[in-house]
Amino acid sequence: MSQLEALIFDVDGTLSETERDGHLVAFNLAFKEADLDWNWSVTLYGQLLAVTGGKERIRYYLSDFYSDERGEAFAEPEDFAAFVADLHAAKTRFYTQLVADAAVPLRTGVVRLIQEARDAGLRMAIATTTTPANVTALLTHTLGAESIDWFEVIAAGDIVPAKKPAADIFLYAIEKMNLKAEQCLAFEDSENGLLSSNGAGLKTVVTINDYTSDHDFTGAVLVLSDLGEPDQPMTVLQGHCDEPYFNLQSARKILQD
Ligand code: XBP
Ligand code: MG
Repeated sequence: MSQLEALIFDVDGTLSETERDGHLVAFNLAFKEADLDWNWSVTLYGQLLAVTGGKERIRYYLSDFYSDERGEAFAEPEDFAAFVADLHAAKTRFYTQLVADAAVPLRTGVVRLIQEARDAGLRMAIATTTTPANVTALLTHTLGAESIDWFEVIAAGDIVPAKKPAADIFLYAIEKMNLKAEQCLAFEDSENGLLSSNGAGLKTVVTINDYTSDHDFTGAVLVLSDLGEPDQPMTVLQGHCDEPYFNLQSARKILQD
């Protein structure tokens, strides 16, 4: 049994539905700008999400999907790493612009829970696979520029060598906060994310979305439709929660069990 000291949030799919409405749109805009005739559908993107990280996802598409679609392998340019990096940089540019245009709102209950945590003086961190610029853009354009400082650690992207499902990014965040896993609660939306947080020894609350509703969430303490609001109760899909919406009382109880 431990006292709750910190909340650690995943970003994509957890704070916001960024994958379909943000990342996918940005990837396709980057492909178009580079004169590539690739256009990822919502369904194909669901399959590509098996691999985390945008650069890794482009490589995965080319190695595992491209030739099935076209009947021939992709002719890799000489400097393939630079090709992928340039494409990904363009995608980041489009993504941050989309977020700045307010096309990607936060999920139900997220603002309320973050505000509750701030009022209670609880520490907060972010552990995500996405590029740091994307996190900054999302926080700035949904919660305001000052919200960056609400998170003691923003662990993101290539800061660790192995992305989720490896535990590295959560371990990094915990270590930087000088806390133990049993003092923190993680929030995730996907199986890869849960494997990562559980791998770091963190109890984890999962809020599902369209892309992750059929994932295996065996290691989660709680699986919810979303975090809910007082006038918009959440649905509990796995585990038990007394409150109609997820709040700090629910979070503290999880760590005491
Ligand atoms: C998020 C991701 C990211 C984004 C793309 O995973 O998989 O790769 O889709 O981000 P998680 P970049 O929510 O588990 O952290 O293109 O910036 O890499
Ligand atoms: Mg996620």
